[in-house]
Amino acid sequence: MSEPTTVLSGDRQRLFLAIWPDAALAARLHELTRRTLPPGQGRAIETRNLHLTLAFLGSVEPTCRSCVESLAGEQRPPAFTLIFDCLGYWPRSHLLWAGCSQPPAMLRSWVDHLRGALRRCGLEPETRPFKAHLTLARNVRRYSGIGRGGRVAARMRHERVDDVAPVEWPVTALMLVSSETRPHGARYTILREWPLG
Ligand code: 2AM
Repeated sequence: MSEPTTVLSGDRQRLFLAIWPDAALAARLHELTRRTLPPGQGRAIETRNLHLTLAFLGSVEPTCRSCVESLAGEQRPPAFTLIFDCLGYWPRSHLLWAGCSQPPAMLRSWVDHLRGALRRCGLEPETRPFKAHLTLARNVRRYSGIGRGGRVAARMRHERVDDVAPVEWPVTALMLVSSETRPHGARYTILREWPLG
């Protein structure tokens, strides 16, 4: 018997634009999660599902998908490297994530461009400033930090950030991805890929 999936009306799909680590990097990040999660805490994201969302479309009709596809790849930055050097925890959403203490400035402008593409297609993208985070685990109810020089962010009640040994991620493509919610977690399918310049 096949697993039940989230039912979307008509041909709607839940979509997002993301970057995806290669298998070796995803395995390193997964191993970092395994070493970091307190015993019995949280649900580590499966290695093959690790990714970083740049812009979230939500549930959209095929015409909207086509519109985003025609605009999203218009301005692509040259390939670049992200350096993940911190682990963060958001107590409200119970997320453990990996992040970059010094993301390149072009990442912000790229995300602004993608959000602009969404707007031109009639969507209402996130308006909060982009915060690059790669979710490592969900449902983490308790986390007291790890790593060297752990520090408590200014907004302590909302975030905790610890330094970790830097992990380099060469970013070479943008992906359009669909998400289906299944009983045992999300199932992601890469629908389209644009290589970076
Ligand atoms: P998360 O890891 O912080 O939950 C698929 O759900 C991807 O889209 C995940 O990377 C998720 O980020 C992100 N996402 C889900 N809902 C979102 C929303 N409303 N706004 C922005 N990103 C969202």
